[in-house]
Amino acid sequence: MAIRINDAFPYPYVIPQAGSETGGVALVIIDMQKDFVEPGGFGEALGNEVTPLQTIIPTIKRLLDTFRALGLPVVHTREAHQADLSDCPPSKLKRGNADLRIGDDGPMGRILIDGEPGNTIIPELAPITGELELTKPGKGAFYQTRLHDYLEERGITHLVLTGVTTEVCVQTTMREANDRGFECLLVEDGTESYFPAFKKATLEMITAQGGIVGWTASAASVIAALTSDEMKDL
Ligand code: TIU
Repeated sequence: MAIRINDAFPYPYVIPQAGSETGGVALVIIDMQKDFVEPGGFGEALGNEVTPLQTIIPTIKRLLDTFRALGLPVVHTREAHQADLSDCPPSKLKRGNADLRIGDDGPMGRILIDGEPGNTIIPELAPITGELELTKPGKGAFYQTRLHDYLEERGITHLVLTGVTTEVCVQTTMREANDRGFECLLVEDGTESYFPAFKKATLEMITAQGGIVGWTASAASVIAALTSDEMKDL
């Protein structure tokens, strides 16, 4: 039986039963890697104060625990480049005026390079067996990854999005997903930005015009809906 998040914004978000004609739902956790949420990584190299991003960790963990308990799919992404930087366009490498750039040696290893200590997902949210951990060279999680195929193969049509940063990798991913036909909900307290005003603006622009890109809701609303009696049949 489908269930509804009645207090989603701008109107109720309906999550279909897994395996039904309209598919199922997955949790997508964007770039909760040390590079962005701990000092010494890419986020700090760009001039940001990173600790505000840590406030969402317990909230995402509650969502993660709920999806795991229900046996629902979870996708983790990391913004990462290959060691030889062959997947990093020169425009991305050169952008800005940071002292530490992508590929440079930083306090947590080479900045934004796959396999380096700073590029790992924070331990609180570390993937477990059966969950997809994707590296992505861009801001969006669909660009040069197998995410679309992975979701299609599993009949997933609805995405619950979390992670960092709201207006960069999360919003880009949500827009990519929306264009590919996925019904997307961004968890209000499961995403964060270095710029509070940008987070607020992102939530507003996504849901404006009747949900032009999708929905938002609190983690508590998502968890309550997922653990309602109807979903126990999943
Ligand atoms: N700088 C910034 O806000 N974000 C990124 O560079 N990547 C992600 O959002 N993951």
